[in-house]
Amino acid sequence: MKKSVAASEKPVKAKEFDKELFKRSVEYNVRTLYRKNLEEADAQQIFQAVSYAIKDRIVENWMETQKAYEKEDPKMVYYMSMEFLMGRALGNNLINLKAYKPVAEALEELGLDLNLIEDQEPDAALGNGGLGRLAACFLDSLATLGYPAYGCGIRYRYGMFKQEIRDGYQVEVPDNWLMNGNPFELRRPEYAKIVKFGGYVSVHTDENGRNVFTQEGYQSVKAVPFDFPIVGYGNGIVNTLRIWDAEPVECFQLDSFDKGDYQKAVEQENLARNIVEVLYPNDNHYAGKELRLKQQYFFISASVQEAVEKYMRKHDDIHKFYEKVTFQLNDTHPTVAIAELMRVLMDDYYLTWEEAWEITTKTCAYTNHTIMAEALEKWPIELFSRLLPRIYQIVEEINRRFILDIQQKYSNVPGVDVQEKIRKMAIIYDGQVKMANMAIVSGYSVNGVARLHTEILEKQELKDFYEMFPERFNNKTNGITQRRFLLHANPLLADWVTAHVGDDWITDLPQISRLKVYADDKKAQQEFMNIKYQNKVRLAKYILEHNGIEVDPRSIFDVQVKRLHEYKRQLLNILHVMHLYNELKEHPELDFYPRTFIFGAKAAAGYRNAKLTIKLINSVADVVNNDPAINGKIKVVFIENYNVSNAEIIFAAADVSEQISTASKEASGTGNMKFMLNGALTLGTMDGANVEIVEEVGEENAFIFGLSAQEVINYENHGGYDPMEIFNNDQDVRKVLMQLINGTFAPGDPELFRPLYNSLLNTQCTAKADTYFILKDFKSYAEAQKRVEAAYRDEDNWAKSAILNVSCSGKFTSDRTIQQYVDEIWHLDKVVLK
Ligand code: C3B
Repeated sequence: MKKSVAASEKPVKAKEFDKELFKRSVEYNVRTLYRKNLEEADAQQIFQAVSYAIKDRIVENWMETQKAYEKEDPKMVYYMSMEFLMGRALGNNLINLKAYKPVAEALEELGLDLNLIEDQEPDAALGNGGLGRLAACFLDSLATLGYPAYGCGIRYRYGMFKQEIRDGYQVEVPDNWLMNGNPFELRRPEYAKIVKFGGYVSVHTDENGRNVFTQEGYQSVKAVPFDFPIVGYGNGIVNTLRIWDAEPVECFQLDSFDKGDYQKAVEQENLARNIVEVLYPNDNHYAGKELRLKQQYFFISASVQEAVEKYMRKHDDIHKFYEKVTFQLNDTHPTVAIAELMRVLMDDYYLTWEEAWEITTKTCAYTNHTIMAEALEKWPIELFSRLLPRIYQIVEEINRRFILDIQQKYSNVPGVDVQEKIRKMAIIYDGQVKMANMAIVSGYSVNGVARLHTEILEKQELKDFYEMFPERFNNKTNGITQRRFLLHANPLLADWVTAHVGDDWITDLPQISRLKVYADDKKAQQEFMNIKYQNKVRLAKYILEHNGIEVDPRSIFDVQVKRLHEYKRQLLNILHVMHLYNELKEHPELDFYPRTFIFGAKAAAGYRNAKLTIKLINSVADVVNNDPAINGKIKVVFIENYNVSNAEIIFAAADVSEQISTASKEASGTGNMKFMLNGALTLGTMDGANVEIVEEVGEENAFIFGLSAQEVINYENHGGYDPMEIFNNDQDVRKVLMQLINGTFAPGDPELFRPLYNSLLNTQCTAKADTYFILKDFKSYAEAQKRVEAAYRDEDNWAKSAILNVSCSGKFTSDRTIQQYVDEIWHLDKVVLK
């Protein structure tokens, strides 16, 4: 221990990048890894060799950082998340090491192209969408700001599926991202943990008269961590993303044979094999599968055990655990951490319930990411108690005590129906364990992810909880890392910004507001539009290579990329494209500014309407793109396999950012921020963080339409919306809807899109129709689109608005979000390396 303190006192040298040394190490790596020289190695081998050379540099900083943490013993945040959508590591690591340009040059001297090498790396797609990518941005900001942090998650063997489009349909292909090995990760078997499932709990009284609970007859799995370095920007800090792999405890334990329990040994082996096999590909929707609950408990139990053990290695009083550790629960998925921490404190450290509860409630904080009812996790008691018998006991006790609190607080309050309160707030009710309720009751903070979202939580969705615990509620508007989404994704614009206002924006994004003075400058406007054009050429090339579609970079690039979900309303977008197509066909003389509608979206594998919407987009594309009558004025492109790496190319090339969710449904959105940072104008509803984006940039530099969140909520609560009325009165709407069922876009199968038609019109009066108010917002959307077109014709003014979008994006850095989490929730201290 002394030794490590002394070592961390050595100042970290601001190492100059040594090109020759780097080149030699790449050559050396190719030789030792593959017994080849550079000329013989293939692209993947070179990627590996380069990555190992970079990892060598990272490891030094990593050790220094961990030594400094060891010495200074700062409070740590454990960001617990089922998802980390990291994307590629090599380019980002080079950016954050400030070594991107010198490495590119060194490689060029070896006859190698860094861009092509980067393309060899598979995305680490351990996440679905917004929630997982937010976690990745947060890790980047934590390291850059110098805050001690661990990401805790699962090392899925298969991440988010690869999407192929065949005959216009989405086909899911397994993502074998570890196939060639992962050069940046480090296996840490010395930190392995045992996680127990099933069996039963026996109780006996020990010599001190205390009840001792023991789980027996269980199956167990060994959790083995893999560590990923998270490199801070230019500060020498390297934090850790720790993701857990599962292994059988011991293959076919001898004592199992002795007891004749061969079956159990086989089961343990299978459990280990299955548990981390694959990420559930649902976004904003929970599937309620047993294996998913196993995944949750698996990584949580391992992470909580490790956090407690790590703390106890340096401290002797477990009662002060929360002074050094805080757990941020990324949505309800890791909520079982609450009961697991209680279990460890009571069963392993012999604390009383009250002692354990005080520590737990001061340690755990919860982020809510959605109000979509189908995303709120509820587990059947039968499943939960069978899989996690001891944990279930603890949840029951938390619930019992909480219900007593409700009764105590409200029994004598006139006009309050206590049973109703219990019905809404109990953790266990109606045969189910409600994870959000547990997270709110058992933690010290509950936050939403944009101002509007937090307001809706407080006033609507979580109203009763807000009334009971107002001090726990707070807002943390999401953010994104400008290092990946501008500096790496859009080098042309990044250099241009730096040339005008210096490079402080890289770690202090609000500095980018100094660009405002150039918004009216004709030269700056031209330069900006020229950069946008070049980025559009880059995307056009990607589209030609990947989709075989030719698009005109002079057309307006109108982009909607995000997960496919009915509330995100890709259907509204494509229906409007159909409408424009109709207009052009009817009025060929129409003065129409050419537009390229770009979509990218994965649909959950079992989500019928979402998958059908993908087919519709592709079918419309087939017809529109090949109709000579419209002279190429509209192009529709569906980009296959939208992911973090192609997103970087897409954001940089966008003119229009489609953020058209039904108001109140998109908790925040983060793609909206990436577009803004890259100078696209928002076409959106007043939903999620759009509200704050418009507040920053001004409504005149965006295109806002549609129902407000309050209007949507009013319709939902009181009725009064009939889509049929719109269908009957609006001929444009009627026409596109009829085209869904008359074979215009599915000549061989006119019935193909009937489920989408039915979802909009309640023809059978059975199900609710147009739940997401697509028809209601159609007209106002079409008008907003007209405003987009008119605005784009005035190129100078468009450039001005685009530059203003870039310069007003300062608020939306995840550095700001993390600083707010630190100041208002976590209370961490910065660690500065000398
Ligand atoms: C998403 C929300 O849908 C987005 O509005 C939000 O910006 C991000 O989280 C990040 O906060 N979300 C998600 O991707 N998956 C969920 N299960 C719930 C919310």
